[in-house]
Amino acid sequence: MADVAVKRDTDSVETDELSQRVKRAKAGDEDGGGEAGEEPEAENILSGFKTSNILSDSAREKNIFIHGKLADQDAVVILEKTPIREDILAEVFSGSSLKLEMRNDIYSTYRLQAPPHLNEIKTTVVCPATEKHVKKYQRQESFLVEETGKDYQSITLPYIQKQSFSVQWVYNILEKKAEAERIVYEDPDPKAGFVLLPDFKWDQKQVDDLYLIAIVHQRDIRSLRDLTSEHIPLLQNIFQKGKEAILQRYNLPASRLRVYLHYQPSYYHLHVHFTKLGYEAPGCGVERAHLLADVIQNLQSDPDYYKNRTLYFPLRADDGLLSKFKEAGRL
Ligand code: M7G
Repeated sequence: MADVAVKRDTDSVETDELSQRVKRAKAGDEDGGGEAGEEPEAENILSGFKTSNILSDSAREKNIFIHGKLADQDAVVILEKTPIREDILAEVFSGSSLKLEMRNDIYSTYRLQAPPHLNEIKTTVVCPATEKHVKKYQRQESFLVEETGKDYQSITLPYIQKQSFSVQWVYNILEKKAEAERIVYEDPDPKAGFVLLPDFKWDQKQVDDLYLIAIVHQRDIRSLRDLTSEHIPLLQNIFQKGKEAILQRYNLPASRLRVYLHYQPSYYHLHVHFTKLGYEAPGCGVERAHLLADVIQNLQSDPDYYKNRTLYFPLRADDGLLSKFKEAGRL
């Protein structure tokens, strides 16, 4: 796997490891190799992709979510232009061709064609995609739901027991059947242990949009709702060791991180999100993200805090769980 070319943070001190990694990445560039050149080329499974419809797109975020068919199977493909990194600028300026669009007084605009290896599109493929995946990526109105502890037992829990996404990908990570080489840190303890690795939304090319997830080894904790004071040591362990590992690997101190859980999550196997403070990661808003520090304190003051509390979260218009809340007269 290619090394991570972590962008330098001007106000932080470089660790030895970080500077070595940046040097290695630069050496690759000087060879004319660069990161793209070091990675094995995958067969282009997308050459036969047939687009059915666009689920959503954003000119501002420079991404597009496409529903279509890959060899007769339903698939979702996500294309996303990646940020322009400082360390590629010299090559962009010297190695590109430039076409003038317009010139006016001191102003001019161009179309710059960068060399292919500096012009990558981050691509995510979900195949076969279920109907639920298609819905997840479709742009839709959301509605805020108020869920009491009782609502959870009578409406949400029965629904998620029948309807949630498979967590096979999570088990593959825990069992080292997938992404093993991407693991940043692991505490193997079956009770308090977890695996920390880059979220697949992060291309790991710059720390500006750093995004890692810590997945717990315990398999019976679905979400925030299942947490009690019994889990405080587990949560403290993830918080402490996760922060230390990120400082070591990416030179980012805890004061630059947003560490939180989603409620509702998409995948009901407990995991914690670590993102860079200031990066507006999808789902980091107050209606879905619960800071891990707050979760620990709430459990310290009341062991059953999350069993009983009313929790608020948004559900998309065509989410089956929203229909269940409507049927129960809760919306
Ligand atoms: P969530 O709160 O359950 O759902 O978080 P969300 O996707 O609605 O935020 C699950 C997190 O796991 C998300 O941040 C996903 O981007 C990430 N994720 C999902 N999958 C299927 C994978 C995967 O296969 N590998 C990795 N590394 N991350 C994933």
